[in-house]
Amino acid sequence: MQIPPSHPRYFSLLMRKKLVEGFEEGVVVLEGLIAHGRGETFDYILGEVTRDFAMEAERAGVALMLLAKRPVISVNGNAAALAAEELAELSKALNAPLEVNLFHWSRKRADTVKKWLERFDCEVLAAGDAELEGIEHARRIVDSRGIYIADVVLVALEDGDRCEALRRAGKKVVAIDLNPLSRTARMADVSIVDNIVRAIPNMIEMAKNMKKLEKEELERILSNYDNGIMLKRAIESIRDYLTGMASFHQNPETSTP
Ligand code: PTJ
Repeated sequence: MQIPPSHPRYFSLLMRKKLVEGFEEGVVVLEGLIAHGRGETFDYILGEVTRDFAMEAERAGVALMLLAKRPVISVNGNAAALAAEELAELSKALNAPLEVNLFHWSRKRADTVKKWLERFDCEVLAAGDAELEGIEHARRIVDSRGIYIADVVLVALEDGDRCEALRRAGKKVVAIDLNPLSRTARMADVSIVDNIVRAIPNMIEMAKNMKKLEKEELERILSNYDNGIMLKRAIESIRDYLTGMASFHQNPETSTP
């Protein structure tokens, strides 16, 4: 079905379409469609825009990736379906390989996601020849040239267990997750409470500009960043948005949504 750009929910419907196409290609799992529903809900109550706290987190995340010795961008099925081309561009801008890392892992599916990403001319790791300790599900399966030896990992739509395992393995984690209450958001060093489809393009632009900065300047950006405060601001932003909507419904003539 062709979605008309004039539809008021055009971008939301487009995301759903991309996920369904990803599902049909074997990139996305059924569980991924459910996970997207949770993300949509949080995006809705954030106003479906990138808030100032998310921009600050994106900037800190880019600084951390640029300062890293071995940065890696971890990609699951949903991320690949929603933002393959953009992830490839970010990989080049940050000089960090993409690595396929799946919760619902199979050799066949990992290869399918790898091929899906490689259409955009980027380096994709997916050997699955090493394991992270302290984690029982399939996300422990990593590439010995990538996440296994990485010092900083960018993850999106992640589960809290893996984030915790990455931290325990001494890695820094930058997480993109629309849910500021999730374990991932609480465990990460930098939590970006934004939709992946907005966060990645923002981070590409930032990476291109920030590459020119001195190491000290990148370190300064990071030292001014406080993840706990960022999550507090995200939750307060949802509260304020909902309060504004409630006032609007109570009195549509005198307030704006
Ligand atoms: O492809 P696989 O096999 O690795 O499986 C991927 C899923 C997404 C099924 C798996 O990682 C999973 O079950 O994730 P969770 O635990 O449901 O967490 C997903 C998180 O991502 C939730 O907190 C959602 O709010 C959030 N989320 C969903 N869509 C988006 C999002 N965050 C940012 N942008 C989105 N578009």
